[in-house]
Amino acid sequence: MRIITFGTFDVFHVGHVNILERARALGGHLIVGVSSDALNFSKKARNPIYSQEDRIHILKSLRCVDEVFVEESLELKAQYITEHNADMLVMGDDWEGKFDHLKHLCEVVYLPRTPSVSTTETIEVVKNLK
Ligand code: C2G
Repeated sequence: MRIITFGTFDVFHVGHVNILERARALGGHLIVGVSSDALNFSKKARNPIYSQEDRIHILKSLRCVDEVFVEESLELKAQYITEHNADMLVMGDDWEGKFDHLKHLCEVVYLPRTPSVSTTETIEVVKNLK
């Protein structure tokens, strides 16, 4: 079964590994759509800390990731799912319900987020280090 997931994966952390490993365990072949720098800027009004190239490089190096592509627009999920022949879309439960309109194309599963870790929080902690 082919699983697809999407994200920025900036300042890569254990919450990211956890969701990717759990997603792959559901199907055996994991495809990751990584937000382009431009998409990230439009979503979060700031550039990611790690460049698109570095975020792709990190994801490609992981044992649990089989394919990586650049997500250029949030509106193209249906196209990406079809192009990659995905059987299941997996996202963290901060996105609960947000992708239910894609259920006619593939299964849609939301997995619990890893508590107490996030890119934003890590950036804040590092900023405030004395
Ligand atoms: N995640 C998690 N636990 C955390 C942090 C993140 O399970 N503590 C999951 C998120 O739920 C998401 C994935 O890791 O499924 C990637 O997280 P982000 O890089 O923050 O992704 P985001 O910017 O939310 O982009 O179209 C969807 C978006 O592209 C998702």
